[in-house]
Amino acid sequence: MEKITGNLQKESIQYMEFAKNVGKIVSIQGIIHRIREMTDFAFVILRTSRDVVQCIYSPKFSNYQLDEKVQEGCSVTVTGLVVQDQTREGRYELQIHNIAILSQPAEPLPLVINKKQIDNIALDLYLNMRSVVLRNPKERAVFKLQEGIARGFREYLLKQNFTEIRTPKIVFAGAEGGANIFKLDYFGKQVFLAQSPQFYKQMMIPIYERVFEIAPVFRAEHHDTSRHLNEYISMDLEMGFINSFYDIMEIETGALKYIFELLNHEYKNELELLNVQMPNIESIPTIKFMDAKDIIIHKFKKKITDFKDFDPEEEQLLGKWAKKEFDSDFLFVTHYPSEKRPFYAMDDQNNPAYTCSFDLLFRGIEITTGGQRIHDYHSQVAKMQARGMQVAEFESYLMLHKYGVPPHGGLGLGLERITMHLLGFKNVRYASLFPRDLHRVTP
Ligand code: AMO
Repeated sequence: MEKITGNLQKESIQYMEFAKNVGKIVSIQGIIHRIREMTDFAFVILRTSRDVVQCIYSPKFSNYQLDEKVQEGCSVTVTGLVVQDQTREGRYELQIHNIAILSQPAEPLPLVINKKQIDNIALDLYLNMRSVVLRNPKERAVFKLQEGIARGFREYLLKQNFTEIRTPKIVFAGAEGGANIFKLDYFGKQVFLAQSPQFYKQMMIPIYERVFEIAPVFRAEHHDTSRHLNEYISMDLEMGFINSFYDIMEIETGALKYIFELLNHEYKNELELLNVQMPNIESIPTIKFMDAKDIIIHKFKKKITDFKDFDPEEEQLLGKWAKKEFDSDFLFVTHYPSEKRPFYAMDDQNNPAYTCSFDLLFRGIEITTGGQRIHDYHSQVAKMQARGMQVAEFESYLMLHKYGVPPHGGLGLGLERITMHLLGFKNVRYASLFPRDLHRVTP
């Protein structure tokens, strides 16, 4: 009887192990990315999980004969001698002794993916071909970096004693208000897709004190914009025993510093491929909502009609201002008007028309909303009643307040939004692996 011990043994090695195997015969597995025939030899470029490895075929190296069965797109095991690359310092290559074909494509690829970058194609076609396009090393680097961002968020918060939670996405009520909620028939009963884990992360405060979640959330966005998706990944945190919502901004700044450091250390290759301009994040300036409006009016001479929120142009202007005044790619805007914030937001005691809340702008676009929540049961019920909400429907959420919760607050950071602005994309769809929008549910 065979027994499984949990030790996966692979005969093939990874490219990063080449350095310590110079002069040795090794095997490596990958997909043939490109074949370049020269007069008396050929480059067989192998795409592995994170590298592009140069293998060289020459009849001088062994008895192995390269034949036409070896094509681009074949999954192979290449065996050969590891040598230093003579033309590129610090790189290694493989002199081929054998290629074993593990799988062959049925058809050639419909797009050229083995050049430095994918030819400019319309967004729609690009997304239809997503799984093909991502075979290009520069394209796939986007989502490797996105892994780094989410990983940094998780690692930092675990170090700060946060507990990772997973909350339901089929829910009894919307947390964020507005019309952008998906309704669902649940065995004859109407339920919703979660717009955020808001209620649940708050409900965990008396239990774990500090919690976070990285998970999909759903917004039925009725407009086609370059920065809204119908399903996106929300990086949420919630934290108890805060002195004020400034504690939340401290945690977010710490998390962002950690994330960018992690990317600089462990995602160098991807940062280079994508030519990423890393942001400056020593400290982040803050400005109150109404003072920000003042700057827009007086410094940028813009006429303002809406004093409850910013339009995208106003956010852009604030981004420019923060860059010029503080050399900062980030800006916290605090004290948003109560009217525009959800019912769980705590109002500012000194001026109840405004909330103890903030947004974080990154290069002039909102990537985070956060703030302090109401913790007192009676104040929460009163605010809900004032907004005409059916308090009884929120009974399970209100147990939080009824049975006691410390002062707390938190935030939601859109993973695709931060990726988009870090990489300078004009459309958030480029920062979503398989985006869902008004017109798209495939692939
Ligand atoms: P909010 O609704 O502002 O706040 O969302 C938080 C962050 O999520 C991102 N985001 C989106 N990204 C892509 N497509 C969308 N349609 C979309 N909508 C929002 C943005 C935004 O800043 N519960 C609160 C957070 C909190 O206070 O803890 C909330 O969800 O980056």
